[in-house]
Amino acid sequence: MKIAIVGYGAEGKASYSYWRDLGHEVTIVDEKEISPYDLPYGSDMLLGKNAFKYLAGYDLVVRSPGINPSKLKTDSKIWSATNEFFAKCPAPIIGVTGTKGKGTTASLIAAILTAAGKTVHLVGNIGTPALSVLPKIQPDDLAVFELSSFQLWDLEKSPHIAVALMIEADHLDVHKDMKDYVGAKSNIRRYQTDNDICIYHPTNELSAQVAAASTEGEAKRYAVVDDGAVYVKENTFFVQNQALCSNDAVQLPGAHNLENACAAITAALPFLDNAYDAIEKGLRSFTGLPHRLKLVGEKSGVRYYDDSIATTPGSAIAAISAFDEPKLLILGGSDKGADYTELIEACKSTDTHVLVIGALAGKLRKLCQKHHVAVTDLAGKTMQSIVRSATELAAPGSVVILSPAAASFDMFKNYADRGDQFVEAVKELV
Ligand code: UMA
Repeated sequence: MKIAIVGYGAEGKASYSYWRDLGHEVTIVDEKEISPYDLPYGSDMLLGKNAFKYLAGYDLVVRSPGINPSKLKTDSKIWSATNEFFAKCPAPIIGVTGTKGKGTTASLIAAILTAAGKTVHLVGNIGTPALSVLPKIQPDDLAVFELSSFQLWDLEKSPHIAVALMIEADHLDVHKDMKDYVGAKSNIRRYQTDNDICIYHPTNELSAQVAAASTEGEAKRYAVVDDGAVYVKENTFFVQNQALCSNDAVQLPGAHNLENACAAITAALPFLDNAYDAIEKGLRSFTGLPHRLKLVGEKSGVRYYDDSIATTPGSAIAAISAFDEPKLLILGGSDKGADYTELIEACKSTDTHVLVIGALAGKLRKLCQKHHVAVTDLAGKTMQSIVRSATELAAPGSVVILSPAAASFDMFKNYADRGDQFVEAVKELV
């Protein structure tokens, strides 16, 4: 077959190798100019801003997730790595979507199933292109697929188990509107059949809309007793009247992570054959994804949490709500025009001391002063000295949280670099 791989990022590279290894004639297509040194030797390519004008005459045009399907005008069949995986994967697939928490929940599912002795392949938006592992997957294995709306957009098959976590507005710079975003997410459920299961959020209306995309198979809400899924009662995970394990097994802070764990256990249960001890073992083994409210060190009774992924006020509110301890919040970065009033009010009501950093420092300091929130201005300081200042201010028993609620580009390469520098600075203390 003649195949165009459109977008040569992480997925495009895996797609190229996958179809080339199957012996097909593959062309790399990307709107960016890519150095020949970064392309496979002797490969066919179509590069540059007009590249998408030449997509006629292929058997398959394989879309990368970040490319809006409406950008691809062709007489060829438009396909994706996600569609190929769903069509060919010999093992059952557990798909996880939602706006926040899908990487964590997919990881918890994989951890529980691994603890139960299964061979599990955790793929997708989490960072492992699904086609890079497809050739290794055996029928007795299990695949856990973190699915973004970009991967679900044109999906033609749904997973055996679909988990739809909380959904809120996101990616509206790429999706036309919320209808388009929720419509894409709904494909996780749309093609489910009688034997499939959908697990959805107990109260989130958009998650319920996803669940309503099909009437086939079972659809149940997690974290509530009513629907027969896993819920928490008296600090214990239960399914119906059966106690499964203590919720202390969850190593991640915050009530939202207990909900994620309910979803994860519900998704894993059909594969556990009553081996419930795997639940506790699996939950305990997962200590969090990098930069997502992750405990990165403790010194003199002060714990340090890296939540560098938090680039919006809402995610910083979730971070401070996760702790009862006295809190110091490292806040700021480059300005995306967000409204910080609600976050600063949350700092006031939780008595959180705010350390403001980066380009937003002055604006955030003034807002803190206006709301009578304790604030320290660390504009122009390096991450190392920011962490030192936090340490000086923190009494034993407090938590220091990097949850900046802003973009990182004023001081760092990206959010991962910001988090890595925080982790490095904390390590120097301990
Ligand atoms: N490109 C174009 N035209 C476009 C858009 C992109 O030519 O209109 C080209 C770019 O020049 C680049 C390539 O396409 O060379 C990039 O492709 P991509 O944006 O699809 O990214 P990949 O590197 O293939 O990574 C993708 C996911 N990225 C996105 O969805 C934006 C990764 O999720 C995922 O881990 C990876 O596939 C493996 O499946 C990242 C992400 O940011 C982590 N996801 C979003 C999120 O989590 O919020 C959805």
